[in-house]
Amino acid sequence: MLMAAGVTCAAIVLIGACGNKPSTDACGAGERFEAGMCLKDLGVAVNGVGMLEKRQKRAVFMSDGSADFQVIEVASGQEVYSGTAVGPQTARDTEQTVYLADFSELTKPGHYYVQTSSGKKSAVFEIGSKALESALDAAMLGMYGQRCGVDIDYQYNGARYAHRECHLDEASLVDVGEAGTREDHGGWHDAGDYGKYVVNGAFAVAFLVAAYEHFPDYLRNREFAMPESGDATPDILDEARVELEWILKTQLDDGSFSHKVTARNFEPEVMPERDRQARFFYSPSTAATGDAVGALAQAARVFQEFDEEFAETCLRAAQKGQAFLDEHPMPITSNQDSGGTGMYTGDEVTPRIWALAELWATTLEPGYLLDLENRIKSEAFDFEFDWSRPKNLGLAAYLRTNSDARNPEIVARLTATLAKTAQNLYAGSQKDVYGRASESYYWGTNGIVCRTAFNLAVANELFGHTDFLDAMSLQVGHMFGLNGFGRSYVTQLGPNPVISPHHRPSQADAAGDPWPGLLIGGPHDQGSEERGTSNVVPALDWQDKASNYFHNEIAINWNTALIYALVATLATKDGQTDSCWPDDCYTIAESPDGAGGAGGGGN
Ligand SMILES: [Ca+2]
Ligand SMILES: [Ca+2]
Ligand SMILES: [Zn+2]
Repeated sequence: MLMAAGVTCAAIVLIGACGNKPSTDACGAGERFEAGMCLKDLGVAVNGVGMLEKRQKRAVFMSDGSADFQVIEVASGQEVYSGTAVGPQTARDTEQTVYLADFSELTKPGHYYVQTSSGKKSAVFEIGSKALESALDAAMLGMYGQRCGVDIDYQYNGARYAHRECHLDEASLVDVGEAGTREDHGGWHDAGDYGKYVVNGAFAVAFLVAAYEHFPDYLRNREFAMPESGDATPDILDEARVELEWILKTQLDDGSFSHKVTARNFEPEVMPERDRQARFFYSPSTAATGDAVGALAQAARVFQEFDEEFAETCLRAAQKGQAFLDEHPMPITSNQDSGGTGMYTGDEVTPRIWALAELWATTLEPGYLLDLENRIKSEAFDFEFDWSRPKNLGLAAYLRTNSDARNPEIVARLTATLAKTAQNLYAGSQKDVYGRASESYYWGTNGIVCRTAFNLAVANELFGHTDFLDAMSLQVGHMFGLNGFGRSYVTQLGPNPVISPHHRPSQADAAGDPWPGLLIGGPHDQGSEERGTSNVVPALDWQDKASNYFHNEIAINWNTALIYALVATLATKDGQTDSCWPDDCYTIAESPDGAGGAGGGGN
């Protein structure tokens, strides 16, 4: 998250003529004129990591006429499936003219590629029940590499990835009105930079804890590459605890949480141990406090089984934070004037909903429920959601806690809006050849796309429908190459993966490939004017360039959303095809004040 993006004309990789609309003639060899620019031919876009046997399977390609395609088994070289792709058609977001090949009927486990009658071949992918396991391993390794304050040293694909203990100097308390300093060892570096932010940290860690809570059978004995592997605690919770322990250190004496612990400005492109800038506990905010309470109260519930003392510590901190929120009903924002690191000033209302929902789900105390239900009686699930608006986490905790104490009208209303939201997400995944449920494009929307799996998984838990599982699987596939570039947005995974993320360790270290398992933010047209790419549709506005933090930064909340989506896809192999569509089973009641309604709204 550097402040200035010095993008030169020559650096624009996707268009033939910088800033001006190129003519068809101006396209280079192997390029096509699409959507007002010269594009490298898509090849055959496919989820180049893998698909589970029962899920929808797609490939997308450009063609001068023939729509025929075959699926070839790598081991035998034999054609195992052939079909006719649907096209030509215009892709919903990229506006490319493409053909959509569906080979969902192929369910035999193995390694395959798709080829077209004009001789184009896709990347090799796996079909099988474990086809995404290695991707989950890598995405978890991505989180491990974000750990602050400890030595990191591991090998991946023959290269070494390492940084030394970092950010051990205590941080100043001057912004919170106290003398001296305090230690804040641990946690995760937030993104491409080395800051640590409570709003995003709490939001990010919630998806690891939720993954465990929603899919304990799958994750209980699932090990990942980390020092805590082999102990009695599930590894995904060990990784979560790294961040939770740091969040606990940001709580102030009055119960509030510091908004962030960062330097005054972003770091130079150095390894973290070489960043010795003075760091500061920034003044607290009610948004950070609400989010911290949500994450800690959730953790108190899930860690109870593995470490009662830690669970109790999390709960006490959450309750103390909630007491602060109760005493301060009006928004308090952090004073961030004296610095240029990430702001993370989000919505004020929904962190309080998340906090109360998790506290109630953990304690079942009527006071929390009364306050919560007063706040959510007109609420609906958001179609998609981001760090600034964690409401869906709270609504899911409320719906998943089976208690007669709940107001049945609110339960019915939220259940119906969740059904509608999931239904709309599925519809979006079918409308786009690349399976992308969301039509939003802004900074970090790859994270939002993955995060739609949260809505779909909770809906599937309540309604059980194959369509929701297919939609989840397609969101994952979109990250691994089923997109308008035919490339993977995750480092070292899938076809032609992103090579130059905005990620300081990758930029500063000696390894040629970036650190593995990191999801980048993806295409959108924010800041496109300064890059001279304003004539590109947002879905194709992406630069694989380290200095372009708008497109190519990595972030913990995007990676944990990817992890949640992978876990949900791997853990939920069967749907109920005979289940009625939620629309037929539930009707959406009008909210008392006429507001609300589910779906399509986004944020
Ligand atoms: Ca463990
Ligand atoms: Ca490097
Ligand atoms: Zn660090």
